Amino acid sequence: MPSKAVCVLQGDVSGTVFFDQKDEKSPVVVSGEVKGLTKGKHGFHVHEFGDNTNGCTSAGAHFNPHKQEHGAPDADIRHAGDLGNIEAASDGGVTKVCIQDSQISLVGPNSIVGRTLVVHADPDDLGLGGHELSKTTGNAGARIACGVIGLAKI
Ligand SMILES: [Cu+2]
Ligand SMILES: [Zn+2]
Repeated sequence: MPSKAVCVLQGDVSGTVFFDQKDEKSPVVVSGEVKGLTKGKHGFHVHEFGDNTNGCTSAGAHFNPHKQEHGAPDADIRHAGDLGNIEAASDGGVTKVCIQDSQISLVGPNSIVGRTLVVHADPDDLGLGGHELSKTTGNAGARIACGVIGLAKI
């Protein structure tokens, strides 16, 4: 049973991101675009709560159902919500999002539906930066845009 979800990102930058999953054992394909980023890498995560009552802050920490440390998308030790970085080629343009991930799902205990997608001001150091925040947030700085991930029409 295929599933589809979508997130409209709002804040200092804007974007639309789609999530597609062929069936519950398949990776989730994350695609879309973000407009207005500054040149360079920006942390890109699913945070725990679909709560934006106090802006992106209310989304809580990274989605972490397995109580792991923060890490790279391709690392064994990571939060389920750790999707790494998206990278803008120049200031203010359109950045394409093109990610496949096997730790997030659109169904079951690792489902990201009803949670928040967040784009950060700074690069995610993937847990390797040696900063006190590296193992929790990747030291990715402010939350410059976010949106709740919701079910979409298939
Ligand atoms: Cu984040
Ligand atoms: Zn994380």
